[in-house]
Amino acid sequence: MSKRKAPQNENPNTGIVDFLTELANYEKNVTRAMHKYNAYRKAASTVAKHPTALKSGAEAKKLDGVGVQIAKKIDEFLATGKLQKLEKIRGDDTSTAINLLTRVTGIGPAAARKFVEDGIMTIDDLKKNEDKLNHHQKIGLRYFEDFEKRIPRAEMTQLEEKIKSEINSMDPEYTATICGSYRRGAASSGDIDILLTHPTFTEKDVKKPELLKYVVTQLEECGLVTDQLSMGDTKFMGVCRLEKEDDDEPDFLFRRIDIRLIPCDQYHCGTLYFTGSDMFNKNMRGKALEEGYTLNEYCIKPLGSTGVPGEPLPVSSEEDVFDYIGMDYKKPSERNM
Ligand code: 8DG
Ligand code: CA
Ligand code: CA
Repeated sequence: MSKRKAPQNENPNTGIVDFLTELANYEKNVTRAMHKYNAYRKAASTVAKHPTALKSGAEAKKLDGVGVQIAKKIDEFLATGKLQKLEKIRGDDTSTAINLLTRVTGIGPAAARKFVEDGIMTIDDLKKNEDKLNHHQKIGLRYFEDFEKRIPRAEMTQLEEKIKSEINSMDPEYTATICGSYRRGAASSGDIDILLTHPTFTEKDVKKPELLKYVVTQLEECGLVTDQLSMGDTKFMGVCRLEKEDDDEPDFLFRRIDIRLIPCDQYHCGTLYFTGSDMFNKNMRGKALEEGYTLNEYCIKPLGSTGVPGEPLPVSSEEDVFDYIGMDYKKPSERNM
């Protein structure tokens, strides 16, 4: 999951969306109250979709996911232009430091708190304490500035071409899809989310880690992948960078790349899940449950009358999943919620 915020699109309620997002991040990183994190994010996502400027908390409360507490905060924000709670959080050194450190890939809320308890409060402090960082965190720190920058779509397209042609030159039987915000048509992306499959790898087969390792090795040999953060049987996390075409051009930035190897019979549920958005997935899973199905990144299963999931249903396209749960098909570009 990329650590950057979604790009801010034109929106009459940007101020509200921003403070809700800031509160969400605080609950995730500092208090670790995930239900509050989800509540703020849900509210932020509905407010972001609202076409007109909200005039009161009462008006906002009519929207899905906005309750009494959030409505009160919206009233306070509309009346004063700020929020007491946020002012306090921003003034608190521990919270500020934890929020900052979690922006480094490999540093989660628990690790961040531990660093802060040891007096490590800033990026500079991390640099002075490299010995306390694991491999992933060291790389995250090395490329901190680059990883904070979003990847323009034009560069994503170049990355896609390069990656697909390298994979195809090894074995044309591989299928690779760049999912995430790129597949949804976003103007910029936080990272590169690749899903990979091969016809010789199905759910019933034993894992075939070499299928992933071959690809990573090839991408390293062609100079695209520069660092590994972690390498598992089915998931690679790393760093990549495009080569500039001539010496007068500035270097490309280092980018975060994830590659997941998925059995071919689970590929469509995989692309559906990893295309997101996150909020779209949540809604779709909710709709699936209402219709008596359980849906995850691997498969869709019917829930019997007892609520016990049955065998996975056959899926030969993303459309199939929408069909099972009686939802109109949404193209990736229509899944931006
Ligand atoms: P971005 O990188 O441009 O900021 O946005 P993104 O591509 O939509 O987000 P991402 O964080 O890279 O995650 C990629 C997709 O993975 C996301 O669109 C939907 C799916 N996903 C969830 N929940 C989670 C989660 O908790 N972790 C991860 N890694 N992916 C998730 O729906
Ligand atoms: Ca990602
Ligand atoms: Ca992404």
